Formats: sequence, structure tokens, C-alpha cells
Amino acid sequence: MTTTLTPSDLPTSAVDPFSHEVLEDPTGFQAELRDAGPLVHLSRYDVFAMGRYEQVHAALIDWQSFQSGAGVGLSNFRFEKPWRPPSLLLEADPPRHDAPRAVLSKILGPLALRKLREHWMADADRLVARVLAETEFDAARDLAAAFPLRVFPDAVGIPQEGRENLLPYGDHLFNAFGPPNDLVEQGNGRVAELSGWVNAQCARDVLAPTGFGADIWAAADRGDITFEQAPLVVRSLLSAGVDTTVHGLAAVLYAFATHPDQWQRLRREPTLARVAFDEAVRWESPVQTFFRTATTDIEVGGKTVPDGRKILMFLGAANRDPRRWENPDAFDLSRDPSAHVGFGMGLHQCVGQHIARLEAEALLVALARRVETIELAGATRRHHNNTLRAWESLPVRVRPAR
Ligand code: OVM
Repeated sequence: MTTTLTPSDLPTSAVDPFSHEVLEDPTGFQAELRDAGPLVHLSRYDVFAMGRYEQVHAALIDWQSFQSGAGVGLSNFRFEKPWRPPSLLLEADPPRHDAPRAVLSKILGPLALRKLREHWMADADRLVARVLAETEFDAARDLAAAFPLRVFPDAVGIPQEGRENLLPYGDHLFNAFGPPNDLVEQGNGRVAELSGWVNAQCARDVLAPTGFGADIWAAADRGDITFEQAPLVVRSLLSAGVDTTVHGLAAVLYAFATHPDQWQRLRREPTLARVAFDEAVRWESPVQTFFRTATTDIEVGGKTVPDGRKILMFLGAANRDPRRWENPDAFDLSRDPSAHVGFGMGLHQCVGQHIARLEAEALLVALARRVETIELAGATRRHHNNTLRAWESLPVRVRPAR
């Protein structure tokens, strides 16, 4: 990237961060973005960008200056009609954001998840045992995608039929936060069908009598949210709860398949499973980017973001910023990754992170028990998405433990 200075003295990059070249491997662009300065202008989309940990973190916790209510994608809801009714959580600011958030925080909190723990640990063990009938398999498809689809839709309480729509819906949703490029075009053909199915699953009479979905409707009965809000809160679960965990799990499996010493460490100390997952979320950042919108003229690193303009926060770049992290490109179970911004930070920080960690722990503990070595067994293939850092295929070879 050659960065030039605009008249206002702001470093500018002409690189398209949503191009296939950058999506295939964003690390080079991320380094150039960080080195260009604390605030950079992206001329391709005429938006502002931040790649350093300090500024990304500061923006994430300053919801008054950096709003979400105008959308967290490139599209500015002040001027453009959103492609679906905005999320009451992701695409809202206080005070409207707060009641749905409080309801969901409780439903997805550590206390509520204790009921699921035993069942998910046992289910992960069964899945791993079955997959290990072969010593070579696709870890992205057979573990990372398979496990969330076994446990999460049941936990929400949606019917069996149509579950194959969950991943394609999420894939399109996360593409739609980016520019209207070929990835979005490809998804547009099925958007009505997929949205229709997802929205239909949010109705009270479609959901099981117990589960996260039923819990959300019960919150409406109590008056904690309205009956109009309930289906949209269920929609958030179905939107944000599948692809994210699938690609987070793929990230940690890829990390271990390429770091045999770290795998042996996890086998000796399976209590590191949660740290390993957070380190993988830091290292790969399954959710790479989100936008905010300036609510006023905001100073960032001595330069100004004008009122109403979009700012792209590179969570993945911040999570590998050498100004914040020692040896940031290393996947290392010895570090404390807990300050990463892969789940965001502040008011909007991932409300499902305890679910994600429980899924990861269940899968990793089962694997650590049953697998002595895991290595790549062929060419890996990325899945390109405007927001997600994702895997299409991770062929692995394992030696089962005796
Ligand atoms: C939502 C939603 C959708 C996508 C992502 C997300 C990462 C939330 O509909 O609330 O958070």
C-alpha cells in the first residue's frame, strides 16, 4: 500500500479491504494500515479506518461518539434503507439498545449456561468419537461446522426443518456489512427465501416450549421487552450465533493443526481450552471488521472524523497490533489474550461469548482426550466473506490416542 497525504494531512489508502486478494490474507494490508497512522482515509469507499489497538479499543467503548444505530456496515442508515429491519442489539444505541441487551445477557449468561454444559460436553465427545472413525477428515466441515449445528439450534428451540438455511443466511448477513460487491450479489438471489425462513422461526408458536427462544418470549410476558421486540431478539440469535462460532472453532482447529507444541500443551492441560479459544479469536479474529458512525466531529490521533461519516474498525488488525501485543502473530497459550477485541468491547461486546466459549471448550476437551496428534493433510481453502475470516476446508490427519 502506498499511502499518500490528503490536503487535510490524513494518510490515504486506495486498497480495497473487501477485495478477494485482501480477504484471502488480510495480514499484509493490516500491517500497512496500522503503520500508516492512527486514522486512515480509505479512498475506495471514502470512509475512515482504524487499525491500531489503542484507537479501535477507544472507539469501541465510546458509544456516544461512535454510534451503531446508523448501521455497523458500510451502508449509512441516515441516508440508505437497511436491507432488513435493523437489529435491536447490534444496530441500536442506548437507550433503545438496553432492554433487549439486558434480557439477552441474562438468557445467555454463565449461570443459564450451566444447564447446558454437561449435555454439550457429552455431545461433543460423541461427535469426536464418530469423526475419529477416519484418521483423515475435514476439520472445518466435520467438526467446526458440525458441532454448533448439533447444539445451538436445539438450544434456541427451532424446528429441524430448514436448518441448512442458517449458515447461508449468516454468510449473506455478514457479507452485507461490506460494500455491494460480487459476494453480496451472489447472495442476493436467495435473500428473500432465507430471510423468510429465519423470520418465520422467530414466532412464538414455532419455537419449542423451552430454550433461548422461549426465554425471550417469556421476557416479553414479564414486560422486560415488548411483544414486537421479541421476534427480532430471536432473530439476533439466529443471525449471530452460528457462522461466528463455526469460524471461531475453525480458527482454533487450524491453530492447533499448525502448532503441534501448543496441541501437546493443551493435551497436558485441558483446562487451557478456554484460553486457547480466546487466543484463536485474537489470532484469527473471525469477525474482522465493523463500522461505526461519527455522531459529531471526533478527534482521533490528532485528526478529525467529520460528523455523520463511517469509520471502519479493523478488529483483526488491532488484535495483531505489535504496539499492544508481544509477538502478535504467534498463537501462544502462554499469553493472556483476554483484552482482545475479537468479541468487540464495551456496550456491544458479544452477548453470546459464553456460548461460544462453552462450545469451544466442549469440542477441544473431547479432542484433547481422544487425539494424540493433529496436522494438516492437504491444501487448506479459505471462505471469502466481507466480514468473516473463514475456512471452507481444513483437511487434517490425526493419530487417535490409545
Ligand atoms: C444481530 C447480529 C447480526 C450479526 C452479527 C451480530 C456480531 C449481531 O442480528 O443482532 O453480532
